[in-house]
Amino acid sequence: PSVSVLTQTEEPSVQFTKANLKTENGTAADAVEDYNGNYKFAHIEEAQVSRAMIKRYFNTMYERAVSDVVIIGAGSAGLSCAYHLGKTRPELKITIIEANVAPGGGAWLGGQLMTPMVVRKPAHRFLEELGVPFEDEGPFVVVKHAALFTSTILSKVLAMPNIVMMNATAVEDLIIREDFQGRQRVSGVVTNWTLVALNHDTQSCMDPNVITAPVIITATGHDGPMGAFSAKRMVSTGLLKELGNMRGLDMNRSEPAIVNGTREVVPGLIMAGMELSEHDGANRMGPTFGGMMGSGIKAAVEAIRIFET
Ligand code: AHZ
Repeated sequence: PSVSVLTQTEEPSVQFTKANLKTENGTAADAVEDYNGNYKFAHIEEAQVSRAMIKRYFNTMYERAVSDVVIIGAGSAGLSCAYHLGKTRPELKITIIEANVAPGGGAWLGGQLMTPMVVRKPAHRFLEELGVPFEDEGPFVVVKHAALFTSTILSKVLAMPNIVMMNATAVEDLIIREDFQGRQRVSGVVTNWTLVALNHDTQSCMDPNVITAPVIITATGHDGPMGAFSAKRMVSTGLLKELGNMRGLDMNRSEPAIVNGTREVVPGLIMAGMELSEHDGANRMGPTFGGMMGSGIKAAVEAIRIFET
């Protein structure tokens, strides 16, 4: 192939030739879709694949180093927030940071590793908006598989041009600065690849990266190896005296408490989902997901309020 096949927009520093690449002579014109044993792919150079990823990924990191909103955690609360905020304010640069390789948090299953997902009314309206089918059981609805909700909302969120998600990336710290009134304000997040973050005890000198944003929304779930991240960091930085600690299960108290309590807990930081139960000492609800959807939407409403004041 000619050099132009290898590099469509730039010249390589080393000139590859047909001889030193030892490639077959092939172009996009050779692509043949044939399922009778003669399927042929368009020819590519291996470096094209690397460059296709590297260029986009690092351009995204460069561009999103300054974001409008960072959402920490892509569980049911974080994704519901991203959907509502991304749709309502398409001009905002929204960056989701998710520690896990697989976004979705606990919302791939219902409860106790069972597949159906229960959503109390009126949160079924959000399922209708997303186009997720359900069975009506009167006070609540049931989605036949939690993954149907999570894959649907993920596909819609990721298709929004203003939303970027970086998964396998952990928030390791918060940027906390004084604002013009001398108040402590959360102004960004400190990030690292999760595999790096998990190895700080065994490897030295693995400094992190930063993203600044006027609004940070934290939805990292209840306490656990990765959970309640910002709430715990607020305690260790003195922004919060102590954790309220999640209380026992009470569905009827818990869901409205989480939705209605979703708010800017310190300037610049909105807390949503089960992380808020650790902050406020609210009950858990167990396997009903309407509270997470409502809390995510309320977090988006709070963010919009901040941008409008
Ligand atoms: O990987 C975490 C998960 O996907 C991610 N996360 C946690 N710490 C992070 C960090 N940086 C980046 N430092 C981080 N990402 O946050 C996501 C949290 O999702 P989740 O499903 O655990 O929380 P949620 O609040 O969205 O939903 C909670 C669902 C629950 S728990 C519960 C109960 O225990 O009673 N009931 C419900 C409905």
